[in-house]
Amino acid sequence: MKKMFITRVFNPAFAGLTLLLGGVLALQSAPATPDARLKWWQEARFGMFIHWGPVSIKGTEIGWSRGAQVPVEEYDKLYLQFNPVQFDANAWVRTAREAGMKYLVITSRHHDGFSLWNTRHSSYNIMNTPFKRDVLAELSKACREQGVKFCIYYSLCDWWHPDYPLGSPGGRSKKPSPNMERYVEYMKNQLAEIMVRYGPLGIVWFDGEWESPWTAERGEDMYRYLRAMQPSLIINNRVGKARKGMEGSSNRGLFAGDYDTPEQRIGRYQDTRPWESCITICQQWAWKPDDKLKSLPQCIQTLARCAGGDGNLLLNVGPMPDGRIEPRQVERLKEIGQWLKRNGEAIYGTRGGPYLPSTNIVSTRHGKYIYVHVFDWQGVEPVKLPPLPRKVKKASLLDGGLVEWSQNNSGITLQVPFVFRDKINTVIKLSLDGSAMDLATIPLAQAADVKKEQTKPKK
Ligand code: H79
Repeated sequence: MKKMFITRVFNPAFAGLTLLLGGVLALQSAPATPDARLKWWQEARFGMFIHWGPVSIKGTEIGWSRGAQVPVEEYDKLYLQFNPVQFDANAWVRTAREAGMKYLVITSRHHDGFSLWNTRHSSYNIMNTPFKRDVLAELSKACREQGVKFCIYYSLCDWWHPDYPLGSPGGRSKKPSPNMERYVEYMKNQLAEIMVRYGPLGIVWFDGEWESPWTAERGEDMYRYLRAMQPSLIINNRVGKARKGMEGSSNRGLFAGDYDTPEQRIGRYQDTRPWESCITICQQWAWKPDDKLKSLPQCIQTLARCAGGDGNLLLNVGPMPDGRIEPRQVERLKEIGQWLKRNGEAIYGTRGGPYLPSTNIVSTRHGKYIYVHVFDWQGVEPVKLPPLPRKVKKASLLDGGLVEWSQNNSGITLQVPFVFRDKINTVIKLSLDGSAMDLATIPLAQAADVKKEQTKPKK
């Protein structure tokens, strides 16, 4: 597994303190009760991100390649050739559903300013391509019909729009006569149009908030504006200015929307405020020919790591210029769905913990159950877990398979016969004599520590 997937740093001092205080503070340190409005989304755990637009013709990155790999004049004319005749909204949504994804977030408008729907507020939109079909209309309908929550990505920066002050990343080029107030009105009009026509939406997923024209005040105003229109709406932290880099967490005290958004990395364990990692199934957000595809173990372990850290995974695909999602990506998504059919109980509707994610093992919990996810048995066999202030009544595999287990004062030992193991992630279900939900987090030794322990000279 690539290093970028492992972001949690083990801090022994903190771990010791957690152990010490664990018993005393068990109730206070239990996962925070989610806001009722966010419940469906937190329980869903897994969604599909879609980055798409005329740029897929070039196979370069959406937004960022404008004025870089593709000259601005050429980039802004690509829509005149955009004709994804094989686009089938039902097929996309079926792919998401079969992957076990419960919601779908599409780039209604990325930093390049192109609108994927029939907007009356800009002519730079899908109806003025040879395709002339409203992608958001078709997708939102397919989502409604198939029971997948329809959500949109919407960029707060627009390097194309004459009213937005900056013309390229970081403002290397500027617009001659910008008008930020008018631009904000434009965004509000576009968003209202989407919400009225294609709503109710699950999420509005903002981005591009780090650029200087956007302010915390504008963010709070936008948040209130959208929630007033649709009270049940969920809005990510990028509506405001509180995000800390690509880690995606929010600075305490600053206005931060509803949830945190680590990008291209797995969020660290955080059960006090919801989060969702957005990660590409290949390398690029938009489609790129022969882009390197993540392996099935990488995908499944990434999802389990997110759930184990009490977060969601928004896995991105970039459909091709002909309108199809690449067959090999569809195949990978199907494989994820097959794993989830057998193991979904350990992902959907769970919270992270109580064991903190480690190199090889993460845990999720629901009611009186803890799900121990073991990725790789090498060096951790049999699995030894620290003491738990609950009695284990039973340990089993999700299909009822055999688990050899024991519990005593020094902890829990788990062993699964080789033939019953899942090469990617073996899930062991512990049935407890009481709730797993009010347990404080418990650190696990990292594989590196285990190795050190094993190689220590025996006295
Ligand atoms: O839409 C996809 C990307 O095009 C977009 N977000 C995902 C979902 C994206 N945003 N940023 N990046 C990609 C990489 C850019 C990072 C930086 Fe910054 C922008 C470095 C400096 C400014 C934001 C602010 C991250 C660190 C500080």
